[in-house]
Amino acid sequence: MEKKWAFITGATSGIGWATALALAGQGYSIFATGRRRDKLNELETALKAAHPNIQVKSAQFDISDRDDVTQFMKAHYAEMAHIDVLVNNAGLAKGVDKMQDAKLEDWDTMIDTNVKGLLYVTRGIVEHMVRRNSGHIVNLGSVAGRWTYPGGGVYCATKFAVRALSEGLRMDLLGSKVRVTNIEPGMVHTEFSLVRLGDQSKADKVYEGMTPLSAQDIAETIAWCVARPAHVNIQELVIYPTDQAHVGQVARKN
Ligand code: NDP
Ligand code: 8X3
Repeated sequence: MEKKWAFITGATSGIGWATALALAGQGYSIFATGRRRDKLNELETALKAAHPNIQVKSAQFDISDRDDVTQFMKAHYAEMAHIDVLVNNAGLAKGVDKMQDAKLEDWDTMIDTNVKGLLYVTRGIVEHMVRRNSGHIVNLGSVAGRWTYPGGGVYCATKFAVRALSEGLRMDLLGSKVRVTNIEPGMVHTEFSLVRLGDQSKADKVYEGMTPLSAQDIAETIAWCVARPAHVNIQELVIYPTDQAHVGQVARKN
C-alpha cells in the first residue's frame, strides 16, 4: 500500500515535534521542517526508533523567506505532490511590548513567519491536494486569534489572520475533498515563552503555579482531527487548560 505523508513545519520543537510523533503513530511517513538542523536530526532518529515502518525526511529552511520556500517547493515538487496532511505549525511571538514601545523587527518577524510563511508553504502544497482531490491542512491558530490582550496586539493580529486564512481557504476549496482545520490552543508549555521573552526564568514564570497544556495534548488533538472520516471536517477547535478560563485569566496556586 502507498505510504501516507504528513508535512510538518516547525517540527524541531514543541507542538510540531509532538505532532510528528503522533502522526507517525498513525502510520504517516513524516516530512519535518524547521531552521535547526541538529533538532531535525534528533527528531529523525526518534521517529525511526519509535516507528521503524515509516519513512522520514527533513528539510531545513526559513518559512518566512519567500525565495527559500519557493526554491524548496521547486526542488521537491514531486514529493510535495504526495503530501496528504500539511500541518502549518511553525510560528512564534516576539516580545510583550506595548505597541508604542515595540521593536519593528519583532513585528516583521511575527508577520513574516506566522502569516506570510504559512501562506508560502500552503501555496506550494495545496495545489497538489486540489489536483488529487484529497488532503488535510491543519493550521496552528491560537486563542490569540479570537481574543486580544495587552502587549500581544501584533501576535494576536497574526493569529486572527490565520483564522481568516483558514476560513478563506475552506471557501476556496469548497467542492474539493481537501479539509482545513484551525487549532486554537491556550497556554501550551513549549519553547514558545522562551522564544517570546528571551529568558528562561521569565518563561518559567508564565506557567508558575498552574498546569498548562502539553505539546502532546495538542498533537493528540491534531491526530484526532486528521483521523476523522473524509466527509467530516473539524473546522475550528478552541482548547484551554483547565486552569485557564480565558486569555489572561489563569488560576495559580501559590
Ligand atoms: P516552539 O517555540 O516550541 O516551536 C515553534 C516551532 O516553529 C519551532 O520548531 C521553530 O523551529 C519553528 N519556527 C519558528 N520560526 C520559524 C521560521 N521562520 N521558519 C521555520 N520554522 C520556524 O512553540 P510551539 O510549539 O508552542 O508553537 C507552535 C505553534 O503553536 C506556533 O504557531 C504558535 O504560535 C502556536 N501556539 C502556541 C501556543 C503556546 O502557548 N505554546 C498556544 C497557541 C498557539 P526552528 O527554531 O528550528 O526554526
Ligand atoms: C499562544 C497563546 O495566550 O500566549 O498563542 O497568546 S497566548
